[in-house]
Amino acid sequence: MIKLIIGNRAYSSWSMRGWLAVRQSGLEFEELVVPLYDEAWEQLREGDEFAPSLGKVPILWDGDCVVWDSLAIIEFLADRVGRDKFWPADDSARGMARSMAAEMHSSFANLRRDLPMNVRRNHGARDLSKAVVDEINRVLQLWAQARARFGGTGQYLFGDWCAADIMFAPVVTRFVTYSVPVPPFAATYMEAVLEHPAVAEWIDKAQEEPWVVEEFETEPA
Ligand SMILES: N[C@@H](CCC(=O)N[C@@H](CS)C(=O)NCC(=O)O)C(=O)O
Repeated sequence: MIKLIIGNRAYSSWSMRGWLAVRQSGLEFEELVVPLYDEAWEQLREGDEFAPSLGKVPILWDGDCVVWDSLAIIEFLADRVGRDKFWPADDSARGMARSMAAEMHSSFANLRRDLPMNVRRNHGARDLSKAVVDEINRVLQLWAQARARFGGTGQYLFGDWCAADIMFAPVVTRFVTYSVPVPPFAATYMEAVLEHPAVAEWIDKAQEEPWVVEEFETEPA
């Protein structure tokens, strides 16, 4: 059976993506939650299961096969269960969905640093640097284009739930946590993402976690 190693649900955005991907695959899996930065984390990072990823989560094990990195996990699972579960069928839509997922994966460093994920908190609105505002606007531009071109009558970026939504789900939770003002179309999309059963389950389970990492709890300046 597949095994997925993830960090705390409250804070680990890349783990959330990996976990949503495994849920989307429909495959049976067991999960191991390793609380970030505590003793168990340090010990496990020295173990063989963590070695291929240089100690980062998520990590997926399928027998002897190891896949680390959220986007690689999505592609590995798409190969296993069929591309259509993860990506739009239409070539143009799929090209855009893949580009958006890749851009999420490689970019938005300011947003990720200044607005760390914490699905248990709801901070008020605050001053954001120009770099963060620019990245938020880029996210909104991408969402608007995907919805306008390919959203159709569906609720998500490309109509049906796909890997692009999985990659942006932790951005949705950040926008909520930091009360980022968004236009109505984005608010509607965000609501749909938060109501997706797998996203809702992730957030629900995060509320029950006992671990607290102070650096993710303090409100950003
Ligand atoms: N690009 C990787 C990023 C993985 C990553 O940075 N994960 C964080 C948790 S969200 C981590 O393991 N941080 C621990 C560390 O950097 O020591 C992915 O997509 O999976």
